[in-house]
Amino acid sequence: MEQSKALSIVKAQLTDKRYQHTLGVMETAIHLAKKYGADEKKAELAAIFHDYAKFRPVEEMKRIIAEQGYDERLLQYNPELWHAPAGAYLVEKEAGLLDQEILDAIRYHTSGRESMTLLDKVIYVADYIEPGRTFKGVEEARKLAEIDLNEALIYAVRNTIAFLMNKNQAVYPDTFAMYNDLILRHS
Ligand code: DGI
Ligand code: FE
Ligand code: FE
Ligand code: FE
Repeated sequence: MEQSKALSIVKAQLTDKRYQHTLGVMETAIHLAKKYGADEKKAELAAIFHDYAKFRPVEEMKRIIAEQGYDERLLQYNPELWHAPAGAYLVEKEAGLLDQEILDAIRYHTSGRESMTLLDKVIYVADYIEPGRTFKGVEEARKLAEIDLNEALIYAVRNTIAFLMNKNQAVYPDTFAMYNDLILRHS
């Protein structure tokens, strides 16, 4: 699919602010794909579509997770997690994007997972460090992403887990699986 077509499909689903975030993730994902040898076209499309379902009604996302055989434990955790698997489903169904690697990068862009693919990693990190992000620590994450993609991922997932724990929130098991897998392999 052409970049311009993908962008026009996604623009209709998002607020202007979220669309600007999407453009930032797209540019960052293409940069990281070039740098680390991922498929640039897949990175571009996964980035464009990663937040496709961000503004879908909670009830719709719930129904998709229940009906499509996604992990039902998701429903016990923060609804913020749901737009990622719901997005993978809707992008296939509504935008006709059939590439499983791209759909998986969308599906796991929030929770992460054990044994992330290079494309999963590029999208996860691009989402975390795109130019519009301003949280504390983002500069360090950007620096790490220029040096070592796995170190940037470890930094991002560690911060996310700490953030959730400090707010007394539950952490979805795949996020811990991602953390443990990266620590065991890369440090
Ligand atoms: O959709 P975005 O805002 O661009 O970013 P995202 O899809 O990475 O959403 C991240 C939010 O999800 C972040 O504020 C933390 C929240 N969240 C809630 N529970 C979990 C979680 N993130 C992870 N990784 N694991 C959780 O269990
Ligand atoms: Fe997201
Ligand atoms: Fe993220
Ligand atoms: Fe995002």
